Amino acid sequence: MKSLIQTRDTRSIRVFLVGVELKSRNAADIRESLAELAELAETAGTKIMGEAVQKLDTPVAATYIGKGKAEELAEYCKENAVDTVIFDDELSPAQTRNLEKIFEVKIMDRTALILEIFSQRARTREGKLQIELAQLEYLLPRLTRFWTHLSRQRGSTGSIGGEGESQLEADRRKIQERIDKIADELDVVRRQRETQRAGRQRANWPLASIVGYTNAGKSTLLNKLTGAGVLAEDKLFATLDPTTRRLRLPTNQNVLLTDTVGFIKKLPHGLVEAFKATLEEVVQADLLLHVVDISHPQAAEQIDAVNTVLAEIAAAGKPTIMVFNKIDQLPGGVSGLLQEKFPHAVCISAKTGDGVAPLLAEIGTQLRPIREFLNLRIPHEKSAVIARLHAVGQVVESRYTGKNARFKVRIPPHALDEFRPFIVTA
Ligand SMILES: Nc1nc2c(ncn2[C@@H]2O[C@H](COP(=O)(O)OP(=O)(O)OP(=O)(O)O)[C@@H](O)[C@H]2O)c(=O)[nH]1
Ligand SMILES: [Mg+2]
Repeated sequence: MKSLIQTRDTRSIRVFLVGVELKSRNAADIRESLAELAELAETAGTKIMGEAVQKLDTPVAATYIGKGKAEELAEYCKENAVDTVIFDDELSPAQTRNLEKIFEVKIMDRTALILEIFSQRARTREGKLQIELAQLEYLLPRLTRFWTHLSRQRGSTGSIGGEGESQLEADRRKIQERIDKIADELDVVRRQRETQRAGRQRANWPLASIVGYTNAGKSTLLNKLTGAGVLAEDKLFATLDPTTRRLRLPTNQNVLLTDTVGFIKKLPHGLVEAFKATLEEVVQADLLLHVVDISHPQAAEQIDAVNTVLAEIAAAGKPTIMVFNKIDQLPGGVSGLLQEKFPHAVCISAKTGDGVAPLLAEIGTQLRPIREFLNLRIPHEKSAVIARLHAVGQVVESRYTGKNARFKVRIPPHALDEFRPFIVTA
Protein backbone atom coordinates (compact mmCIF):
# COMPACT_ATOMS: atom_id res chain seq x y z
CA MET A 1 0.00 0.00 0.00
CA LYS A 2 1.48 3.32 -0.97
CA SER A 3 1.01 6.59 0.88
CA LEU A 4 -2.57 6.79 2.03
CA ILE A 5 -2.93 10.50 2.16
CA GLN A 6 -1.53 11.09 -1.26
CA THR A 7 -4.42 10.58 -3.61
CA ARG A 8 -2.38 11.79 -6.56
CA ASP A 9 0.91 13.51 -7.24
CA THR A 10 1.15 16.15 -4.49
CA ARG A 11 2.92 18.58 -6.77
CA SER A 12 -0.31 19.24 -8.56
CA ILE A 13 -2.32 19.65 -5.36
CA ARG A 14 -3.62 23.15 -4.80
CA VAL A 15 -4.05 23.85 -1.11
CA PHE A 16 -5.62 26.54 1.03
CA LEU A 17 -4.44 27.10 4.63
CA VAL A 18 -6.68 27.98 7.57
CA GLY A 19 -5.68 29.06 11.06
CA VAL A 20 -7.61 30.21 14.10
CA GLU A 21 -6.51 33.08 16.29
CA LEU A 22 -7.83 32.25 19.73
CA LYS A 23 -8.12 34.86 22.45
CA SER A 24 -5.60 32.85 24.46
CA ARG A 25 -2.96 33.04 21.73
CA ASN A 26 -1.26 36.14 20.50
CA ALA A 27 -1.40 37.29 16.91
CA ALA A 28 2.33 36.86 16.29
CA ASP A 29 2.15 33.22 17.36
CA ILE A 30 -0.59 32.38 14.90
CA ARG A 31 1.27 34.18 12.11
CA GLU A 32 4.42 32.16 12.84
CA SER A 33 2.40 28.99 13.14
CA LEU A 34 0.75 29.60 9.78
CA ALA A 35 4.10 30.45 8.21
CA GLU A 36 5.38 27.13 9.48
CA LEU A 37 2.29 25.37 8.12
CA ALA A 38 3.02 26.96 4.74
CA GLU A 39 6.59 25.68 4.94
CA LEU A 40 5.28 22.21 5.72
CA ALA A 41 2.86 22.39 2.79
CA GLU A 42 5.69 23.44 0.48
CA THR A 43 7.91 20.69 1.83
CA ALA A 44 5.12 18.25 0.93
CA GLY A 45 5.25 19.65 -2.60
CA THR A 46 1.85 21.33 -2.73
CA LYS A 47 0.93 24.66 -4.30
CA ILE A 48 -0.46 27.21 -1.83
CA MET A 49 -3.44 29.10 -3.25
CA GLY A 50 -4.13 31.27 -0.21
CA GLU A 51 -4.64 31.36 3.52
CA ALA A 52 -7.07 32.74 6.06
CA VAL A 53 -7.17 33.33 9.82
CA GLN A 54 -10.35 33.62 11.84
CA LYS A 55 -10.45 35.29 15.25
CA LEU A 56 -12.47 33.24 17.72
CA ASP A 57 -13.02 32.99 21.46
CA THR A 58 -13.03 29.22 21.25
CA PRO A 59 -13.08 26.81 18.31
CA VAL A 60 -16.57 25.94 17.05
CA ALA A 61 -17.42 22.38 18.13
CA ALA A 62 -18.95 21.20 14.86
CA THR A 63 -16.81 22.93 12.25
CA TYR A 64 -13.76 24.31 14.12
CA ILE A 65 -14.11 27.69 12.35
CA GLY A 66 -17.49 29.44 12.14
CA LYS A 67 -19.94 27.95 9.67
CA GLY A 68 -20.44 31.27 7.86
CA LYS A 69 -16.68 31.73 7.52
CA ALA A 70 -16.33 28.19 6.25
CA GLU A 71 -18.96 28.81 3.57
CA GLU A 72 -17.26 32.02 2.52
CA LEU A 73 -13.88 30.26 2.22
CA ALA A 74 -15.48 27.34 0.40
CA GLU A 75 -16.66 29.78 -2.24
CA TYR A 76 -13.13 31.12 -2.70
CA CYS A 77 -11.72 27.60 -2.86
CA LYS A 78 -14.20 26.60 -5.52
CA GLU A 79 -13.33 29.61 -7.64
CA ASN A 80 -9.63 28.86 -7.35
CA ALA A 81 -9.88 25.13 -7.94
CA VAL A 82 -8.41 24.33 -4.55
CA ASP A 83 -8.40 20.60 -3.91
CA THR A 84 -7.29 20.35 -0.30
CA VAL A 85 -7.90 22.65 2.67
CA ILE A 86 -5.35 22.35 5.47
CA PHE A 87 -6.13 23.45 9.03
CA ASP A 88 -3.34 24.47 11.38
CA ASP A 89 -4.71 22.51 14.35
CA GLU A 90 -5.77 18.94 14.80
CA LEU A 91 -9.40 18.44 13.80
CA SER A 92 -11.67 15.83 15.29
CA PRO A 93 -13.03 13.21 12.90
CA ALA A 94 -16.49 14.84 13.17
CA GLN A 95 -15.11 18.30 12.37
CA THR A 96 -13.30 16.88 9.37
CA ARG A 97 -16.51 15.30 8.08
CA ASN A 98 -18.58 18.45 8.60
CA LEU A 99 -15.98 20.62 6.92
CA GLU A 100 -15.80 18.26 3.98
CA LYS A 101 -19.53 18.66 3.48
CA ILE A 102 -19.14 22.44 3.33
CA PHE A 103 -15.96 22.62 1.26
CA GLU A 104 -16.61 19.57 -0.88
CA VAL A 105 -12.88 18.97 -1.12
CA LYS A 106 -10.46 17.03 1.01
CA ILE A 107 -9.83 18.45 4.49
CA MET A 108 -6.48 17.89 6.14
CA ASP A 109 -5.00 19.12 9.38
CA ARG A 110 -1.45 19.81 10.45
CA THR A 111 -1.12 16.26 11.74
CA ALA A 112 -2.10 14.73 8.42
CA LEU A 113 0.31 17.03 6.63
CA ILE A 114 3.23 16.10 8.88
CA LEU A 115 2.35 12.43 8.42
CA GLU A 116 2.33 12.95 4.66
CA ILE A 117 5.80 14.51 4.71
CA PHE A 118 7.13 11.73 6.87
CA SER A 119 5.72 9.15 4.50
CA GLN A 120 7.34 10.86 1.51
CA ARG A 121 10.68 10.91 3.31
CA ALA A 122 10.89 7.59 5.11
CA ARG A 123 13.75 5.55 3.68
CA THR A 124 14.44 2.61 5.96
CA ARG A 125 12.11 -0.30 6.40
CA GLU A 126 11.50 0.56 10.05
CA GLY A 127 10.85 4.20 9.24
CA LYS A 128 8.36 3.26 6.53
CA LEU A 129 6.51 0.83 8.76
CA GLN A 130 6.36 3.30 11.63
CA ILE A 131 4.95 6.06 9.50
CA GLU A 132 2.44 3.79 7.82
CA LEU A 133 1.21 2.65 11.21
CA ALA A 134 0.81 6.24 12.40
CA GLN A 135 -1.04 7.16 9.20
CA LEU A 136 -3.41 4.23 9.39
CA GLU A 137 -4.23 4.89 13.02
CA TYR A 138 -4.89 8.51 12.17
CA LEU A 139 -6.99 7.56 9.20
CA LEU A 140 -9.15 4.86 10.75
CA PRO A 141 -11.63 7.11 12.61
CA ARG A 142 -11.60 9.64 9.77
CA LEU A 143 -12.30 7.43 6.81
CA THR A 144 -14.74 9.22 4.52
CA ARG A 145 -15.63 9.19 0.87
CA PHE A 146 -12.71 11.53 0.13
CA TRP A 147 -10.17 8.93 1.19
CA THR A 148 -10.94 6.70 -1.72
CA HIS A 149 -7.54 5.21 -2.42
CA LEU A 150 -8.67 1.81 -1.17
CA SER A 151 -11.57 1.61 -3.56
CA ARG A 152 -10.58 3.53 -6.62
CA GLN A 153 -13.43 2.14 -8.64
CA ARG A 154 -15.80 4.37 -6.70
CA GLY A 155 -13.99 7.62 -7.42
CA SER A 156 -14.17 10.67 -5.21
CA THR A 157 -17.70 11.55 -6.21
CA GLY A 158 -19.19 8.37 -4.75
CA SER A 159 -22.17 9.04 -2.51
CA ILE A 160 -22.29 8.51 1.21
CA GLY A 161 -24.68 5.88 2.46
CA GLY A 162 -26.04 2.73 0.90
CA GLU A 163 -23.39 0.86 -0.98
CA GLY A 164 -20.83 3.50 0.00
CA GLU A 165 -21.25 2.75 3.68
CA SER A 166 -20.56 -0.92 3.27
CA GLN A 167 -17.53 -0.03 1.19
CA LEU A 168 -16.35 2.14 4.07
CA GLU A 169 -16.85 -0.78 6.44
CA ALA A 170 -14.77 -2.97 4.17
CA ASP A 171 -12.06 -0.30 4.01
CA ARG A 172 -12.02 -0.04 7.79
CA ARG A 173 -11.60 -3.77 8.16
CA LYS A 174 -8.75 -3.77 5.63
CA ILE A 175 -7.03 -0.98 7.50
CA GLN A 176 -7.37 -2.76 10.83
CA GLU A 177 -5.88 -5.91 9.32
CA ARG A 178 -2.99 -3.94 7.89
CA ILE A 179 -2.38 -2.25 11.28
CA ASP A 180 -2.11 -5.66 12.94
CA LYS A 181 0.25 -6.90 10.26
CA ILE A 182 2.54 -3.87 10.52
CA ALA A 183 2.65 -4.21 14.29
CA ASP A 184 3.94 -7.77 13.84
CA GLU A 185 6.49 -6.72 11.22
CA LEU A 186 7.71 -3.90 13.42
CA ASP A 187 8.28 -6.37 16.23
CA VAL A 188 10.68 -8.29 14.01
CA VAL A 189 12.53 -5.16 12.83
CA ARG A 190 12.83 -3.93 16.39
CA ARG A 191 14.30 -7.17 17.62
CA GLN A 192 17.01 -6.79 14.99
CA ARG A 193 17.65 -3.27 16.19
CA GLU A 194 17.90 -4.50 19.79
CA THR A 195 20.59 -6.93 18.70
CA GLN A 196 22.55 -4.14 17.04
CA ARG A 197 22.22 -2.00 20.11
CA ALA A 198 23.40 -4.80 22.36
CA GLY A 199 26.49 -5.10 20.17
CA ARG A 200 27.17 -1.44 20.52
CA GLN A 201 26.74 -1.51 24.26
CA ARG A 202 29.46 -4.08 24.47
CA ALA A 203 31.78 -1.57 22.85
CA ASN A 204 30.73 0.61 25.75
CA TRP A 205 31.23 4.01 24.31
CA PRO A 206 29.03 6.70 25.75
CA LEU A 207 26.15 7.78 23.56
CA ALA A 208 25.35 11.38 22.78
CA SER A 209 22.19 12.23 20.85
CA ILE A 210 21.65 15.35 18.80
CA VAL A 211 18.11 16.61 19.32
CA GLY A 212 16.37 19.82 18.28
CA TYR A 213 13.70 21.52 16.27
CA THR A 214 13.48 20.60 12.62
CA ASN A 215 15.91 22.57 10.42
CA ALA A 216 18.01 23.65 13.44
CA GLY A 217 21.17 22.22 11.86
CA LYS A 218 21.45 18.83 13.59
CA SER A 219 22.63 16.94 10.51
CA THR A 220 25.01 19.73 9.56
CA LEU A 221 26.53 19.45 13.05
CA LEU A 222 26.91 15.66 12.81
CA ASN A 223 28.58 16.09 9.43
CA LYS A 224 30.88 18.79 10.74
CA LEU A 225 31.93 16.72 13.75
CA THR A 226 32.24 13.30 12.12
CA GLY A 227 32.22 13.82 8.35
CA ALA A 228 29.19 11.55 8.26
CA GLY A 229 27.86 12.81 4.95
CA VAL A 230 24.25 12.87 6.14
CA LEU A 231 21.78 14.78 4.00
CA ALA A 232 21.37 18.30 5.36
CA GLU A 233 19.09 20.72 3.58
CA ASP A 234 16.89 23.71 4.08
CA LYS A 235 13.77 21.64 4.39
CA LEU A 236 11.67 20.50 7.30
CA PHE A 237 12.25 16.90 8.30
CA ALA A 238 15.22 16.26 6.05
CA THR A 239 16.21 13.53 8.49
CA LEU A 240 13.89 10.73 9.57
CA ASP A 241 16.10 7.80 10.35
CA PRO A 242 18.79 7.99 12.96
CA THR A 243 22.42 7.93 11.92
CA THR A 244 25.13 7.09 14.42
CA ARG A 245 28.82 7.84 13.97
CA ARG A 246 31.82 7.56 16.17
CA LEU A 247 33.33 10.80 17.34
CA ARG A 248 36.83 10.92 18.75
CA LEU A 249 37.24 13.80 21.13
CA PRO A 250 40.52 15.70 21.42
CA THR A 251 40.99 13.84 24.72
CA ASN A 252 41.00 10.59 22.69
CA GLN A 253 37.72 9.60 24.27
CA ASN A 254 35.30 7.87 21.90
CA VAL A 255 31.67 8.92 21.78
CA LEU A 256 28.84 7.63 19.64
CA LEU A 257 26.93 10.54 18.19
CA THR A 258 23.42 10.08 16.83
CA ASP A 259 21.48 12.44 14.58
CA THR A 260 17.73 11.98 14.83
CA VAL A 261 14.43 13.19 13.46
CA GLY A 262 13.65 16.83 14.21
CA PHE A 263 10.82 17.91 16.45
CA ILE A 264 8.12 20.46 15.69
CA LYS A 265 5.32 22.27 17.46
CA LYS A 266 2.12 20.25 17.66
CA LEU A 267 3.98 17.08 16.70
CA PRO A 268 1.22 14.50 16.40
CA HIS A 269 1.17 12.27 19.44
CA GLY A 270 0.57 9.21 17.28
CA LEU A 271 3.76 10.01 15.45
CA VAL A 272 5.76 10.33 18.65
CA GLU A 273 4.35 6.94 19.65
CA ALA A 274 5.19 5.43 16.29
CA PHE A 275 8.73 6.79 16.37
CA LYS A 276 9.42 5.77 19.94
CA ALA A 277 11.63 2.94 18.78
CA THR A 278 13.69 5.26 16.59
CA LEU A 279 13.83 7.75 19.41
CA GLU A 280 15.22 5.05 21.70
CA GLU A 281 18.60 6.48 20.76
CA VAL A 282 17.56 9.64 22.53
CA VAL A 283 16.09 7.84 25.54
CA GLN A 284 19.26 5.76 25.98
CA ALA A 285 21.67 8.63 25.49
CA ASP A 286 24.09 9.59 28.22
CA LEU A 287 24.11 13.14 26.93
CA LEU A 288 21.87 15.26 24.72
CA LEU A 289 23.08 18.00 22.41
CA HIS A 290 20.05 20.24 22.05
CA VAL A 291 20.68 22.18 18.85
CA VAL A 292 18.81 25.48 18.47
CA ASP A 293 18.61 27.70 15.40
CA ILE A 294 19.35 30.78 17.44
CA SER A 295 18.82 33.04 14.43
CA HIS A 296 15.16 32.01 14.24
CA PRO A 297 12.68 34.55 15.66
CA GLN A 298 10.85 31.73 17.47
CA ALA A 299 13.98 30.13 18.93
CA ALA A 300 12.64 30.27 22.51
CA GLU A 301 9.32 28.66 21.55
CA GLN A 302 11.16 26.00 19.57
CA ILE A 303 13.25 25.13 22.62
CA ASP A 304 10.02 24.67 24.61
CA ALA A 305 8.49 22.50 21.87
CA VAL A 306 11.57 20.24 21.87
CA ASN A 307 11.49 19.95 25.65
CA THR A 308 7.81 18.98 25.49
CA VAL A 309 8.56 16.09 23.14
CA LEU A 310 11.56 15.04 25.22
CA ALA A 311 9.27 14.82 28.24
CA GLU A 312 6.79 12.79 26.20
CA ILE A 313 9.41 10.16 25.38
CA ALA A 314 10.72 10.17 28.97
CA ALA A 315 14.04 11.73 28.03
CA ALA A 316 13.63 14.96 29.96
CA GLY A 317 16.12 15.77 32.68
CA LYS A 318 19.08 14.14 30.96
CA PRO A 319 22.41 15.92 31.01
CA THR A 320 22.05 18.36 28.13
CA ILE A 321 24.34 20.77 26.34
CA MET A 322 22.39 23.62 24.78
CA VAL A 323 23.99 24.31 21.40
CA PHE A 324 23.06 27.68 19.94
CA ASN A 325 23.66 27.20 16.22
CA LYS A 326 23.79 29.51 13.18
CA ILE A 327 25.52 32.33 15.04
CA ASP A 328 26.99 33.32 11.68
CA GLN A 329 23.49 34.55 10.82
CA LEU A 330 23.25 36.57 14.00
CA PRO A 331 25.57 39.56 13.73
CA GLY A 332 23.98 41.14 16.80
CA GLY A 333 24.77 38.14 19.01
CA VAL A 334 22.43 36.01 21.09
CA SER A 335 19.54 37.80 22.77
CA GLY A 336 20.18 38.71 26.39
CA LEU A 337 17.06 36.87 27.45
CA LEU A 338 18.17 33.52 26.04
CA GLN A 339 21.68 34.00 27.29
CA GLU A 340 20.34 34.59 30.76
CA LYS A 341 18.10 31.56 30.61
CA PHE A 342 20.82 29.27 29.25
CA PRO A 343 24.09 30.64 30.62
CA HIS A 344 25.99 27.44 29.74
CA ALA A 345 24.88 27.31 26.12
CA VAL A 346 27.69 26.83 23.61
CA CYS A 347 27.43 29.15 20.59
CA ILE A 348 28.48 27.63 17.29
CA SER A 349 28.10 27.74 13.57
CA ALA A 350 27.89 24.21 12.26
CA LYS A 351 28.38 25.73 8.83
CA THR A 352 31.61 27.64 9.41
CA GLY A 353 32.92 25.51 12.26
CA ASP A 354 32.97 28.44 14.63
CA GLY A 355 32.70 27.34 18.27
CA VAL A 356 33.10 23.65 17.49
CA ALA A 357 36.28 23.28 19.56
CA PRO A 358 34.68 24.56 22.77
CA LEU A 359 31.70 22.29 22.05
CA LEU A 360 33.96 19.24 21.82
CA ALA A 361 35.60 20.23 25.09
CA GLU A 362 32.22 20.55 26.75
CA ILE A 363 31.13 17.11 25.48
CA GLY A 364 34.31 15.66 26.97
CA THR A 365 33.66 17.33 30.30
CA GLN A 366 30.05 16.18 30.45
CA LEU A 367 30.91 12.58 29.66
CA ARG A 368 33.94 12.29 31.88
CA PRO A 369 32.20 10.85 34.93
CA ILE A 370 31.21 7.82 32.93
CA ARG A 371 34.85 6.76 32.70
CA GLU A 372 35.19 6.27 36.42
CA PHE A 373 34.54 3.00 38.18
CA LEU A 374 32.49 2.85 41.35
CA ASN A 375 32.21 0.17 44.00
CA LEU A 376 28.68 -0.68 45.06
CA ARG A 377 27.30 -2.83 47.83
CA ILE A 378 23.70 -3.90 47.27
CA PRO A 379 21.66 -6.20 49.56
CA HIS A 380 20.74 -9.42 47.73
CA GLU A 381 17.01 -8.85 48.25
CA LYS A 382 17.18 -5.63 46.21
CA SER A 383 17.01 -7.65 43.03
CA ALA A 384 15.29 -4.88 41.07
CA VAL A 385 18.19 -2.52 41.79
CA ILE A 386 20.67 -5.20 40.77
CA ALA A 387 18.78 -5.85 37.53
CA ARG A 388 18.65 -2.14 36.80
CA LEU A 389 22.38 -1.86 37.45
CA HIS A 390 23.06 -4.45 34.77
CA ALA A 391 20.71 -2.65 32.41
CA VAL A 392 22.20 0.81 32.64
CA GLY A 393 25.73 0.25 33.92
CA GLN A 394 28.81 -1.58 32.77
CA VAL A 395 29.55 -4.20 35.40
CA VAL A 396 33.18 -5.30 35.31
CA GLU A 397 33.24 -7.29 38.53
CA SER A 398 30.53 -8.87 40.64
CA ARG A 399 30.63 -10.91 43.85
CA TYR A 400 27.48 -12.43 45.22
CA THR A 401 28.96 -14.07 48.35
CA GLY A 402 28.52 -12.48 51.76
CA LYS A 403 25.66 -10.40 53.11
CA ASN A 404 25.62 -7.94 50.20
CA ALA A 405 26.36 -8.34 46.53
CA ARG A 406 29.37 -6.28 45.46
CA PHE A 407 29.97 -4.69 42.11
CA LYS A 408 32.62 -2.70 40.32
CA VAL A 409 30.79 -0.66 37.70
CA ARG A 410 30.68 2.33 35.42
CA ILE A 411 27.41 4.20 35.63
CA PRO A 412 26.30 6.91 33.21
CA PRO A 413 25.80 10.24 34.95
CA HIS A 414 22.05 10.39 34.40
CA ALA A 415 21.53 7.14 36.33
CA LEU A 416 23.96 7.88 39.11
CA ASP A 417 21.37 9.13 41.60
CA GLU A 418 19.56 5.79 41.65
CA PHE A 419 22.67 4.02 42.91
CA ARG A 420 24.06 6.66 45.19
CA PRO A 421 22.81 4.94 48.41
CA PHE A 422 24.85 1.84 47.54
CA ILE A 423 28.19 3.47 46.76
CA VAL A 424 31.05 2.27 48.93
CA THR A 425 33.15 5.30 49.67
CA ALA A 426 35.96 3.77 51.71
N1 LIG B 1 23.88 29.94 8.16
C1 LIG B 1 23.89 28.74 8.71
N2 LIG B 1 23.13 27.78 8.20
C2 LIG B 1 23.16 26.55 8.79
C3 LIG B 1 23.99 26.28 9.91
N3 LIG B 1 23.78 25.00 10.27
C4 LIG B 1 22.88 24.48 9.40
N4 LIG B 1 22.51 25.42 8.50
C5 LIG B 1 21.54 25.25 7.40
O1 LIG B 1 20.27 24.99 7.93
C6 LIG B 1 19.55 24.08 7.10
C7 LIG B 1 19.09 22.87 7.88
O2 LIG B 1 20.19 22.12 8.28
P1 LIG B 1 20.08 20.58 8.65
O3 LIG B 1 21.41 20.17 9.19
O4 LIG B 1 19.48 19.81 7.55
O5 LIG B 1 19.01 20.68 9.85
P2 LIG B 1 18.37 19.49 10.68
O6 LIG B 1 18.25 20.00 12.07
O7 LIG B 1 19.14 18.24 10.47
O8 LIG B 1 16.94 19.42 10.02
P3 LIG B 1 15.90 18.19 9.88
O9 LIG B 1 16.65 16.94 9.65
O10 LIG B 1 15.08 18.62 8.72
O11 LIG B 1 15.12 18.20 11.16
C8 LIG B 1 20.49 23.71 5.97
O12 LIG B 1 20.19 24.52 4.86
C9 LIG B 1 21.87 24.06 6.53
O13 LIG B 1 22.80 24.40 5.53
C10 LIG B 1 24.81 27.35 10.42
O14 LIG B 1 25.54 27.21 11.39
N5 LIG B 1 24.71 28.54 9.79
MG1 LIG C 1 18.57 16.47 9.72
